[in-house]
Amino acid sequence: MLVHPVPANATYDFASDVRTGLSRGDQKELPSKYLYDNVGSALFEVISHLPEYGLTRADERLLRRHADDIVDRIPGPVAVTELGSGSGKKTRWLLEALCRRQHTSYYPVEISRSALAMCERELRDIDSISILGFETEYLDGLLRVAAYRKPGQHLLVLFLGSTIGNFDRPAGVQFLGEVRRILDPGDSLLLGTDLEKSTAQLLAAYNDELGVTAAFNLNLLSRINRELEGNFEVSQFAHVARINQQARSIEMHLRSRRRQQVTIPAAEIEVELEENETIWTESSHKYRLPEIGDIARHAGFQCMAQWIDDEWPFAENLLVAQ
Ligand code: AVI
Repeated sequence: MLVHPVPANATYDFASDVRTGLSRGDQKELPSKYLYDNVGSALFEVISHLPEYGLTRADERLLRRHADDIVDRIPGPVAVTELGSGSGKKTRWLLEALCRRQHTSYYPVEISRSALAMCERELRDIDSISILGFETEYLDGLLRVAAYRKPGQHLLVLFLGSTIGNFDRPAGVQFLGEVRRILDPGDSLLLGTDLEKSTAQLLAAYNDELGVTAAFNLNLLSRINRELEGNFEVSQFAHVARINQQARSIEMHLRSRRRQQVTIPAAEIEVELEENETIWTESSHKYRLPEIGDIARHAGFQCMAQWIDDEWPFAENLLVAQ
């Protein structure tokens, strides 16, 4: 697989986002996209196998069971791009179904180099596939993929795993609108969305008994130490999963176990944390089925079909650009 490299200013963006997020006087925060360096991506892969976290398996089950039905609804010829491919494992079923119909170009877009490499290893044995990875952010990758479009070729965008849930609701609609603007009418978007479930189920999923999600969250501090010369004492922070009823989301925070001061030279910042003060690192929004059609319409799509898992409330939604 050929890989288009990450833009040269990636470290600078990380430093400046860390400076902005940790300088806030009210709620300190760090963008969740930085959870996924090589260590974070590997930990997320482990999370997807945990008994408490059914989201990835539901996504995979739906794609495996309904791959032919999904592919039948997509006009050809079509090229496929996936925003945040991860290991690519769950995408195999769709790609195999498509490759039985036509030779398929698959363009995974990922900010994690190791996840892209894993994705290529996972999928390269499929007959009639060519893979070209883009190591960059979603919209930049999608723009580059759109430039590869051949005359008459449709585009199928995969945005699986409920990554949309990691945007707050207005930002999610805005993001889908930006995706729509890059697409042509008739192009498709397969959107995975985690549905509402009980508080107990959510708290267990985001605070598993083995502590893998805690390690995934705390790794963000270690990453700042590794890449920005920070001096976080990781053991002085605790992982917290917290329900936000109003936002219909579950949040991850890092709680400072004591009053402390942290220096991050490459971000040119000194941070003071009070005892029990938290750094907000992720929100994971949950959806009601009917609201997905509304979100789609606001972003310029029509929701043509939905597939719902029978074990873990999760939906695959096929949206068509209007
Ligand atoms: C990638 N994303 C959809 C996951 C989620 O469930 O929000 C990330 C995650 N965070 C904690 N566990 C998994």
